[in-house]
Amino acid sequence: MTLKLYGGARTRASIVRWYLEEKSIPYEFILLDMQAGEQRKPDFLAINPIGKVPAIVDGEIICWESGAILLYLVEKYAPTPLDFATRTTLAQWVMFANATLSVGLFVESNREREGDRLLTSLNQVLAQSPYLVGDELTVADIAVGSYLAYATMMVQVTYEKYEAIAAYVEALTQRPAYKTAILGM
Ligand SMILES: N[C@@H](CCC(=O)N[C@@H](CS)C(=O)NCC(=O)O)C(=O)O
Repeated sequence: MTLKLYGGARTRASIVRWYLEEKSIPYEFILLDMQAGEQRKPDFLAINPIGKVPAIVDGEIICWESGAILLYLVEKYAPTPLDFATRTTLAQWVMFANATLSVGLFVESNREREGDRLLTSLNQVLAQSPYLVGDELTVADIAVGSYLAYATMMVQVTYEKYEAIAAYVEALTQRPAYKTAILGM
């Protein structure tokens, strides 16, 4: 049975979609009419009782929260099982993206208080390596890269002061899977 991804237009479902596209994992995208409140209707609440997207149904597995979905997809579709250290590091970056970076960039008072500190630290990490974990793109980059890219589009954050971040975002946003999923191209 094909994996079903539930999302709305311009929602965090695009983050999950980016990974699915990167890995050529077959999926069916179920577009909810968020304006009409379809995410709060019983059919969808049976999938995610919190009433938010994204959510996936993959066979018997139901999963919601974009970060949890990304980590599920890595485990489920990895060609070879991940070792414990890699799983831990991927989870660390996905949690950082969802719980620290997104809040630090998108909540104005937080951005003023600690945006520069977060970006300076991240810039130092990315100056050492083009990817956050290992030597190829992982869910860590999908999670962190999505928020970095969204911040330029939604809250006019710029990365002129952060050369490595600027290069990282530029490289990620050129990827065909990013364009399909995030830009809808
Ligand atoms: N932390 C959650 C956030 C989910 C979330 O806030 N989703 C928004 C769309 S991006 C939503 O469903 N909003 C509709 C609503 O709250 O009714 C995740 O990363 O999945």
